[in-house]
Amino acid sequence: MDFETVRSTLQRYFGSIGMEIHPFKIDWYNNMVGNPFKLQFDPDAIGFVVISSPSMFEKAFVPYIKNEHDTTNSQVKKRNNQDAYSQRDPLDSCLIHHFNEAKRQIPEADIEIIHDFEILPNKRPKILVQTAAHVAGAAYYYQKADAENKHEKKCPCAVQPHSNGIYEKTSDMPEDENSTDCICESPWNKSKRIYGVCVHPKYGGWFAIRGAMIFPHIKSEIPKCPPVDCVNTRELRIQLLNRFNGNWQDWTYRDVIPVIDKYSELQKKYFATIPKHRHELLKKISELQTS
Ligand code: B12
Repeated sequence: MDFETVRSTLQRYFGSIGMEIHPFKIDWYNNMVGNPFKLQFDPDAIGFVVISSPSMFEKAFVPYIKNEHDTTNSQVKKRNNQDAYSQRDPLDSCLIHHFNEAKRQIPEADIEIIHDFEILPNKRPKILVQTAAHVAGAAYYYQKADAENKHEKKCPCAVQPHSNGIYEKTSDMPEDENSTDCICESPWNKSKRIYGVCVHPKYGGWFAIRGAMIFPHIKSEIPKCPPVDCVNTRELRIQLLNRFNGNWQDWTYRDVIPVIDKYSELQKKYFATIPKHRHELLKKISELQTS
């Protein structure tokens, strides 16, 4: 089984349901993460990060719910529908279904599927999908360090020592040596935990990273595609991380850059509803498709 056949098969399958695939080599990922997170595969083996674009909801999830609803109705007429949806998160079930279907398209290959929600016995995630998306070039992973220590020319911190160790100001620096205008320091307390966030060049924050498909026996030299650094000022990165960490419920971190598509009102409503209250909405979704 060669890389190109696998890539085009996965591309065709996932592309038809509003999803993207991006190849990476295991050692690209393992070189970034700490020991507890390393993937136990050959460093030259190939994986594909799988991303859902905004249209996945209408192209994959809505039809899946409709189908589930119909099957449940015909099989267990008297059972309360709530039972059918309470076993596992319906979106997770939908993605499990589609990853398995994609795997079925390539029966001759050995494939390991890892979902974003899978946890190891030591309680760590099986894969850090943000790092995987970054090394695969799918979406830039902005972390705390990306928004700090960038010394600006006009800031007192930009003063460089001479070889004799004496510091000297340049003419375009503020007069006051104790100026509080310094913008070089970290905007956050050193010990403050700031979660990082990936930004997609086309969808900004309106996407999710659903997992990876690993091909332990396919080893191929593939070109490394760097992610697009689309949030390219320090100010915007600080804004992005502040919004993702402090106000993620208001969706604004997702609009940090202009996007070509975003979640539909129905999709926003679905995600804004807490899981235990989604039952009515799921019912409406399945009926909406019927009419
Ligand atoms: C656990 C988890 C949470 C926890 C903790 C978050 C965290 N980041 O630790 C909680 C419950 C708080 C949480 C909340 C949310 N989460 Co969450 N969460 C996860 C989950 C399952 C694992 C993250 C994790 O444990 N990371 C462990 C830490 C140690 O990893 P790390 O900080 O990235 O550190 C590594 C890197 O720095 C790397 N590294 C080191 N140097 C370098 C250098 C470079 C260049 C690179 C690339 C990497 C790298 O090595 C480190 C590890 O050794 C992921 C899915 C997944 N499987 O990855 C989703 C995920 C991160 N969450 C996500 C989201 C959207 C959210 C929420 C908005 C809620 C939601 N689902 O809508 C909120 C927002 C955060 C908030 N304000 O609370 C998305 C983020 C999407 C994106 N665009 O980036 C993810 C990816 C899920 C997904 N399927 O898309 N989450």
